[in-house]
Amino acid sequence: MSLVITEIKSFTGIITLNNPSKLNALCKELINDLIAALNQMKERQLRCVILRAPAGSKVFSAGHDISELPKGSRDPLSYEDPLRRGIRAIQSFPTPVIAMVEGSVWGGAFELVMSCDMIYAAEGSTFAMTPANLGVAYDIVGIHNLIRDCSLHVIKEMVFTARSVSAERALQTGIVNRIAPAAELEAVVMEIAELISVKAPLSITLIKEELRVLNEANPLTPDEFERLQYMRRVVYDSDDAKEGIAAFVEKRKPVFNGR
Ligand code: YXS
Repeated sequence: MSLVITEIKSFTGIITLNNPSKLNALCKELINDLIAALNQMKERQLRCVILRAPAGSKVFSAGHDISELPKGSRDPLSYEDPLRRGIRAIQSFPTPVIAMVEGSVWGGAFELVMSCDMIYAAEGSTFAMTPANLGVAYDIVGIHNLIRDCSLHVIKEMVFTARSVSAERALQTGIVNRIAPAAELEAVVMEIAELISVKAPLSITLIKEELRVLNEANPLTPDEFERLQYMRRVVYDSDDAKEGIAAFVEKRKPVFNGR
């Protein structure tokens, strides 16, 4: 059984994350099903895709499946890892992908919704960026996906404290486009999708890709890239990386010693 539910309404595709027992944690299987659903919708030349969780969800997605994180000594988010593949599939989808958020969004799922073209959130939803909770060596591309769409100070507060921000705060800081009462959110998002679906799709596809390429343009020298990769290796080889995951599994607070 697929871990996503797909639906098509006119020119709009709807992908619902559907792994409630794991709080829609982004395991390899769910990411593969998400990519397959996006590929089907690309073939159908749909003009807009909505990514959502089931109505009434308390957790939109609990983020990367922690049980699938390497237990140290391996890059946890390298190019072909599931989260990276899923995010590239959204960013390269030819028409707008809209995140319709209800519930709490955690870690890699925060990057996933930030990689969507727009975010509409229900009142009461929250967003958290959690590598510092687990000692994760988040990757350069992932961080770059976060810093382009809202203030650096806000992203630094989210990463350094790992504390959730409210939908209202996310609206104020440009993380989300709009918030609405949960009961009205679907109508708000469907109206946006319907507006997009009658516009010129070729222009939209071109400008979405122009914006992606321009937004990702960043003069990072090879030396700088290698230096950051070395710093990441120190983190993912660290005792702290192992301690973060062990503490989560053992349901206790982690004790990080900085080595
Ligand atoms: O004890 P059981 O077996 O029932 O399992 C529990 C949790 O262990 C499990 N679960 C997860 N399993 C794998 N990966 C996850 N991300 C994950 N989150 C939860 O689901 C079962 C029910 O969880 P429980 O009892 O805690 O539910 P709750 O309603 O009390 O609390 C819901 C949450 C989401 C607030 C809580 O589960 C939670 O804080 N989850 C972890 C959220 C998080 O830190 N996600 C980041 C994952 S790592 C990631 O995305 C990036 C790599 S990074 O860390 O760099 O940002």
